[in-house]
Amino acid sequence: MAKGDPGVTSRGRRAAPRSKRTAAAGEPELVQLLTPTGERIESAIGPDGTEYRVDFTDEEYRGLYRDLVLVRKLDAEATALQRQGELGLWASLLGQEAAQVGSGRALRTQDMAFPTYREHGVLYCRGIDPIMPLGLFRGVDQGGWDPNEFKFNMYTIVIGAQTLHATGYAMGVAMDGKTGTDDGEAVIAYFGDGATSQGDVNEAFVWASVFNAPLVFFCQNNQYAISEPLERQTRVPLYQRAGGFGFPGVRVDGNDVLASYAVTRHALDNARLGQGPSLIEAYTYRMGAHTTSDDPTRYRIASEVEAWQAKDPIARMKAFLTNQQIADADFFASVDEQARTESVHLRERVLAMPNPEPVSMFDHVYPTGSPELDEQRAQFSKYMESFEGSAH
Ligand SMILES: Cc1ncc(C[n+]2csc(CCOP(=O)(O)OP(=O)(O)O)c2C)c(N)n1
Ligand SMILES: [Mg+2]
Repeated sequence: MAKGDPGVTSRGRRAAPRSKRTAAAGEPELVQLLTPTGERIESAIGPDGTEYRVDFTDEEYRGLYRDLVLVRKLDAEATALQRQGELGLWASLLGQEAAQVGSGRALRTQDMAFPTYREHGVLYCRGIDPIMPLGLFRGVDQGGWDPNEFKFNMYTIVIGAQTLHATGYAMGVAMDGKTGTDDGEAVIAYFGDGATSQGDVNEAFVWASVFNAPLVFFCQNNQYAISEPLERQTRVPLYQRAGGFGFPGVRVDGNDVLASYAVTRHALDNARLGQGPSLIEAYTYRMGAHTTSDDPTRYRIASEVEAWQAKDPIARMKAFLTNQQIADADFFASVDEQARTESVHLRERVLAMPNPEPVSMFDHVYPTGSPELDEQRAQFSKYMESFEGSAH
């Protein structure tokens, strides 16, 4: 889907949006274009003076809403499948849809993304079949998508490791001469607030900075690293760390899909033009558990979750579309119906996934095999054959 570029003046044919401002009330230096009640802000100024704005067609606004609803519904289905024993584990994106859809839709086809294990919304925006991560978490395959075809790397569970992979990749993009023009390439690395305490992430910041890598560091600050709250990671707002490494940082309202799109598109375009890395801190909240193995009621209070419910990314988009008469009840019903149909389809396909042959675990260890591996495979096959004909 083609999206309008930030920097284009709003058409202003409906109720005039509020004019620009530097920060949302009570949230210092937070770039916001859509308030929690669905009020549109015409433009917002970032900490370095950059003015952010978007101008989407009605169709594009509706498309963003559809993306948000679909990724939430598919995620809820995956959580339900785990609770019913059909997946080993699931890391829900609940609450982080706008940060992921906004940044995911800001990517151009040629841009490369390096995800964590929670970027199901970005995966969706890259055009990857949402069944893919479910195979991984069901334990029947390694993830399955081709990172080069979709320009979306494999999920990475080692916290922060993908920021170094992304830095190396981005340095390669620059060395190949693929930056410096409007249609140059850029790279985006996703990570969490907790990951900012990892050595890998800080090393990635240094390398990206001194080699001027075309890389956007996209931190979804969802306020927790499992049970550890943000105040155990930092004494300064995370985006301000960028200054110490020598590149710009900005904090965006991660529950605002429009602002998330605008800041990411701007940062990617700077990177592709050869202006080096930047850090985006998408200020958001993990509404669910860290994973299905976690019980968040043990470390956070209900009132905190309720306060964030009032900032829900989908509710504010729905309020905006309704108030501006961009969408009507029929549209919302059709989106809900599509989400329901796609999630039923997802469930059916998960349940139909074949179990892999045990010996296939040797298949993808090395691209061309090895004598040791061949021997192990032979031993394992013999061992499996010893069960043939028995009741076990
Ligand atoms: C190197 C490493 N250390 C520890 C872990 C265990 N671990 C898994 S998720 C997680 C917290 C990550 O928090 P954050 O970076 O904020 O991302 P979020 O899960 O909140 O999206 C930890 C410590 C790991 N996977 N890798
Ligand atoms: Mg976190």
